[in-house]
Amino acid sequence: MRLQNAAIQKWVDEIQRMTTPAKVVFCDGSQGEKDQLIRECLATGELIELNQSKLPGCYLHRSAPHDVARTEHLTFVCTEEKDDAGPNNNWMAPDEARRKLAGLYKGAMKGRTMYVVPFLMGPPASRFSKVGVEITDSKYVVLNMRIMTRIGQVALEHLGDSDDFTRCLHSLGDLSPERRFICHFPEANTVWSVGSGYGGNALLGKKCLALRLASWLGKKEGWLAEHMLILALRSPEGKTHYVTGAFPSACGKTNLAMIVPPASMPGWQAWTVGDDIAWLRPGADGRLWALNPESGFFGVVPGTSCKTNPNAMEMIQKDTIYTNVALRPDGTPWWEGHDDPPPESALDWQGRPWTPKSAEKAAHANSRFTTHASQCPSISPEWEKPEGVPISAMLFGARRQRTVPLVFQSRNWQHGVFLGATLSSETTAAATGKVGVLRRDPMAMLPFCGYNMGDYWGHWLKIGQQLKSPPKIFRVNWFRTGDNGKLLWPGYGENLRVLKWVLERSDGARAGATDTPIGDVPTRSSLDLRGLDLSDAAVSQLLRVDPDEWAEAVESQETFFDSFGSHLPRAIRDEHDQLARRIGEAVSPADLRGRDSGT
Ligand code: OXD
Ligand code: MN
Repeated sequence: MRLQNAAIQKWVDEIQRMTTPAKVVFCDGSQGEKDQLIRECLATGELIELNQSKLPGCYLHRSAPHDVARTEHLTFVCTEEKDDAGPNNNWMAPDEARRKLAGLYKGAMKGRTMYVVPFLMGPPASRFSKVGVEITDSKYVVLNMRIMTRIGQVALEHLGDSDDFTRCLHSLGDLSPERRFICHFPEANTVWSVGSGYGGNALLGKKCLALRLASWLGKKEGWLAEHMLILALRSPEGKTHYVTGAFPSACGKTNLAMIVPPASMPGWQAWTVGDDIAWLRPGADGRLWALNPESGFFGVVPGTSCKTNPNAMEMIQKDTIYTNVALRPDGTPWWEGHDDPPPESALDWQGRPWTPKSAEKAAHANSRFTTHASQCPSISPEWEKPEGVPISAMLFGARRQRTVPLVFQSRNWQHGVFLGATLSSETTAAATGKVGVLRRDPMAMLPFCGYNMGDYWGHWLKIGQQLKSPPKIFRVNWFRTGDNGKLLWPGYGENLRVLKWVLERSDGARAGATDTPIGDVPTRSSLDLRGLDLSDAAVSQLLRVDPDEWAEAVESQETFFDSFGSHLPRAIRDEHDQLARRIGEAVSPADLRGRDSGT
């Protein structure tokens, strides 16, 4: 295949002059091209063949040891005006960023092959899909892109003669964090990434295009790009509902997206539409419609097992790229939380000998699988519907040991936006930095919102005004712990019990709730807990709203909101004031002294 699009060719020539590769390959997405890339990767060691009789088409990639997660401190939004990027983003002036990165790209592909990968985010037949072209010198990136996006001819056909595509430039550089930058230029619809081969930094269709640049485009064009799973649920009465859920990275989005109804809830069915990103648009019918722009799953491996996610376990038995897992002597992968017990001996994620006595983990905590969506046993027959699916309920969830009940419902859309805006979570291994620290993560989009978050909340409020039947909005927390530090809620398939309450609330408030200062919390009897071994005390703790803990939370919200200055919408400030008042009425003034934690 030769590229026909003149704008792509012009850009490729320009990048070729700057990076001086030995060779340029235009990717067509064919099987032959994939086979060739795999052969080359096996020869260079970029891939290691796994046991092909047990795991056909599966390979292991070991990354550079310091290149294992997104590096948020090296990620920039480069708008002309600093204020447009907001306090939620690192900012660099576009000219400075281009100058700095051009220095790093200069001759960076010398002796290497430059791959040109046209890709489509969204189904081929959808008018909402977007085209990008990624130029990269990483074969691993090409192989992952062909799983996570639709590459080659299909993207070129969608683009036609247009020059309206996202220019995504990626080079591994020398992989040094000292010379690593992931720069977004929303005004030029361009991403420049150098110095990392890690998924979120290097597969530029995912976080860079489908979230950061798409959120910017969504603001301009009247839609939302969100860090959300999309799930279809059918009740025993035969009613199908679609739910989205925003959770920070590595908080169980993939598991929830592939939920298997527990045996004690007969008649329920669940299908996966997407596990990480949702593009949401108001439809002509006044509902909000969601589309998954990706075509694969880039999931966290540790903790994945037949108990936690049987659908994922089944889909990763073939045609899967494993990154940074451990390798057993029989050529199969292993990781912490695998169904099999720890092997007597293995090679760890860096290829070093490992035994159960080793001090370090065998697999990296952020090791990943990349698998095509069509391999997922629970994939929805509607996952590629051009117009998406209509959403009944939206969840905002995070990892919180204290304060936040298992589930509660917002009073209305505006209050729901406020619940999203006040989301905070204990940090995970998906980004570099300390794990387990509480950080604010509004809408689970803190690392992914491509513009000023104050304006982003304003945009959410505007979208709500266009919806005659907006989805109901809920806050969930699977991670509350008891006094012994153990999780109170069993999670995984049992989360369907919470979803059942959510759907009954969305469908005419059929389930019972108590009106509390933070929102509507389920009554004990309104939750279907049949067949679950949960003490009364645990249920009370799960549903408890402690005004003292919430008073602490409200105080820290104030400081956070203040950082957005005049960009903070009045409605969000009003919601904050009202919550503070309701909480204030529930606690004594003496309790309000000296507090500093987040919601
Ligand atoms: C991801 C992430 O890879 O959120 O999806 O880090
Ligand atoms: Mn994610």
